Amino acid sequence: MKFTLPELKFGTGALEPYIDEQTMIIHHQKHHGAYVSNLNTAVEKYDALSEWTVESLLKKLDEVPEDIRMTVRNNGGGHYNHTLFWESLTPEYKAPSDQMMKLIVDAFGSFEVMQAEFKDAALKRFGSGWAWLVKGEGGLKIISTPNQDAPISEGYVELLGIDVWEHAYYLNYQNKRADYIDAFWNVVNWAVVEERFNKS
Ligand code: MN3
Repeated sequence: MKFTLPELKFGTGALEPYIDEQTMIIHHQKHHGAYVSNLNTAVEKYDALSEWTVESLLKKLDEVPEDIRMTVRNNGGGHYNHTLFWESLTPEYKAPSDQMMKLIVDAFGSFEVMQAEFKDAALKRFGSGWAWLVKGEGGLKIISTPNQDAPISEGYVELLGIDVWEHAYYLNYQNKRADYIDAFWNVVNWAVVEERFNKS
């Protein structure tokens, strides 16, 4: 399988002022683009992997040949995580549906508690990585992953993730990661989050 950079479903400037256009262009074209290209280069070495999806690669990392395993983990994870990330953003914010809100309230007690746990996980992720709202065996929970590690590798279903690599926010927010996380809630596509839950 030849992996390709997915197109954004909105203009690069559409998420302003929450996520600035320059960041979106570099993040999507250069960073995500490089993950896709590195992943293709690694996987092309092995015919046996030619039909594997990115999900399969990340779920069965221990079956990926050892010489490309770390490259696939980092760049396959980078491709997968960013694809999910773009899909879960929207310039046309709508609040979670009643059903989605009930799932969150049942799991966390309130929407605000979920947001606070998510922010805490995103702030405490030292260096580069992600914070996630996931569905696990025990229901909805908040986790974080280092680098480009993807929750799917740990058996979780990703519902919503925030990229807290500095490349995701530094041009606009510099060292103020907390402000970026607060702004992120204005561009979350809750319909996509709910759809992921329903499909799982
Ligand atoms: Mn990124």
